[in-house]
Amino acid sequence: MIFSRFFRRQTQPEPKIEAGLRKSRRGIFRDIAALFERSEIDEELYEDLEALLIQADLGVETTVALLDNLRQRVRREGIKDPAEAREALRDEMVALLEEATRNRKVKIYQRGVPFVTLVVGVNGTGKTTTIAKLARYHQDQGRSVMLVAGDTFRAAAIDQLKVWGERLGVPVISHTPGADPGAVVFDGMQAAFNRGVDILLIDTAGRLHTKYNLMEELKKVRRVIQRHVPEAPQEVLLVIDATTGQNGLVQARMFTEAAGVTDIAIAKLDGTAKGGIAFAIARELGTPISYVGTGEKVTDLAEFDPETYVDALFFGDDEEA
Ligand SMILES: Nc1nc2c(ncn2[C@@H]2O[C@H](COP(=O)(O)OP(=O)(O)OP(=O)(O)O)[C@@H](O)[C@H]2O)c(=O)[nH]1
Ligand SMILES: [Mg+2]
Repeated sequence: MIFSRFFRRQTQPEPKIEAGLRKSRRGIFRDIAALFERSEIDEELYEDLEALLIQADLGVETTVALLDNLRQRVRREGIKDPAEAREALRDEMVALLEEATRNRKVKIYQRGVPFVTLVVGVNGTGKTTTIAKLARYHQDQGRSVMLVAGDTFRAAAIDQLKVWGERLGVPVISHTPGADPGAVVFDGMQAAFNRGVDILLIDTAGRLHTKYNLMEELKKVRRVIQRHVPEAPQEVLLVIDATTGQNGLVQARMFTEAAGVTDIAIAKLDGTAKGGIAFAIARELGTPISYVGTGEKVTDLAEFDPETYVDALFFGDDEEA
């Protein structure tokens, strides 16, 4: 490919992110890179770029903002070479993601003092799987983990978490189906503090009879946690399904308000060619993206890094030498 002569990746390859973004890289983002093989930067290039970015799920607002920044930069720096414009686009994409990660709080893990993560999101986005992945992630860093089956709405949800607990060798606090989630969470908090685990991961329901009930339940669960420890939960992680595109954003806003979301995990990135959703999330929600799910295996979780992400959209294991 001609563009590989001009463009160099600026980060170290991150295998999981690269694999997770393979569909995006081989699809729309390859077309985006190919636009810059043209001989000049003209209006047509911007128009084609706009269409592709929207197609990649950046959303209209984010696409327009990104293109405005690119145009300004091209003008300001007197860029004539499309290859240079492509580098400028890369930098603007990184800047956009960095803007949202800037307000990411540094996570302080103390040995024996539970760091509480409440995991929320619409049904089927990947909450329970993300909890298993996070448990594994923390175990790999030498931290002890406990899980709480706060989704008492579905019997299968409790079983699913127990299966993960057995597989990972971590205790799971659960009640019977239909029990009050606040009561399970209460027990979970107590057990975590009594046993001095490092990490407490709380699963929640994604579906209840109404959205109102769901939001009220999450607020209640938060209150139960805070009654134990006012500064907990240290992390309220919203799991968004990358394959649902712009719909995910609408849901995300609802959760952000009701549950006090602090971090976002984008699950199922491997299942979509529309890796642009991260930009829409970053710009339109302003909530830091902390993790990405890149497959169904328990190890398919990566920390989110703006530069690595953007580079993996354009360069990867399928790049020509
Ligand atoms: N390919 C892929 N599949 C994923 C990923 N994360 C989760 N899944 C799959 O998505 C499906 C739903 O995942 P769950 O973790 O059960 O989702 P949930 O949000 O807990 O669902 P509810 O409890 O019903 O609300 C499962 O089949 C998972 O294997 C991912 O990163 N990549
Ligand atoms: Mg679940």
